[in-house]
Amino acid sequence: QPEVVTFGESMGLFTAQDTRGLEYAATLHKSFGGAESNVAIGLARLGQRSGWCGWLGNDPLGQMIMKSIRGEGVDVSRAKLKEGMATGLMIRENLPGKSSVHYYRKLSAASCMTPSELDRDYIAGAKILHVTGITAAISPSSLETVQEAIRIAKDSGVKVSFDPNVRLKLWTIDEARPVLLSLAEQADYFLPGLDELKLLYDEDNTERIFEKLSTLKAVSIVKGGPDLTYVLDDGRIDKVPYVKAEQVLDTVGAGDGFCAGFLAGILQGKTPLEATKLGSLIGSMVIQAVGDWEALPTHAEVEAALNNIQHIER
Ligand code: KDG
Repeated sequence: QPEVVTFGESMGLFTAQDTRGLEYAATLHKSFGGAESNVAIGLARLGQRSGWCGWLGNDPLGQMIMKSIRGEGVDVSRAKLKEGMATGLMIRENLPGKSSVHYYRKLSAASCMTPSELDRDYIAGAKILHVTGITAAISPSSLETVQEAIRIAKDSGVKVSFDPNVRLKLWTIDEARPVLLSLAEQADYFLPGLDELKLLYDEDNTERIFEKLSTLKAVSIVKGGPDLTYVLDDGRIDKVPYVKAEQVLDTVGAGDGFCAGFLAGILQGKTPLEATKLGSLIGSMVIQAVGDWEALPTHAEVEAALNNIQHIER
């Protein structure tokens, strides 16, 4: 039985290998992405039991994704390869100094998720349910699935972790705002970025944002002050400085790595402040390599980083 259960859309991820833009790029690198499976993989690498129960199409991409997530030690016993449905796709193009993502996920298998297919006992047996605003955005039925999963978790005393993951290519901020704020109200751990809070509260002033945040019952972990993370817990605001990365190659996936580290810390009995330090370290490790989840560290790698041990392979 997993300690953390999560679900959402995982997609094929093709990345253009040169900076001519997708229209002219000749070679694409194949992998997969998905915020929730990234978190599940991050947790498994850290030695925590995680379960991902999303839907994929029963097609080559879906099979590749399912095998890869399973291969990372994540429990996928409740995930589904849906016959006759397609796995979503995301293509990343690189132009000089800028990269952007194109989604091909309308009517994908994941966006057809329905609450009735959730395994109640599976969620009820976990310690934490982790959900994101991406699943809320992809279709009305997947939003209902998120809401039902939260209901099950609350009825069973399972803590709810929520990362809003605002994706304005999926919906407008006016559509997103009421939905994401209502999910945040139900969370025990709320993990937004400061830029996301500015959008959600339509407010630029950090102090006023924190006043609004303090009305939530959640412990809020706000990533992305200039170079620090804020922890708002029971009226206190603590600041955790970023762990400096030696090089920054790809920032996508840093938030998911942060989340995995934070949740692993909570499962290990750390305080939210201590768990945030672990999240911050993992976020900084993820951005030092290309890929949404590939650079997520193992428990041993984290220990080595904490002890500052230089490994020489020979
Ligand atoms: O958090 C990283 C994600 O952005 C990526 O893996 C894909 O879930 C994804 C999305 O919808 O953008």
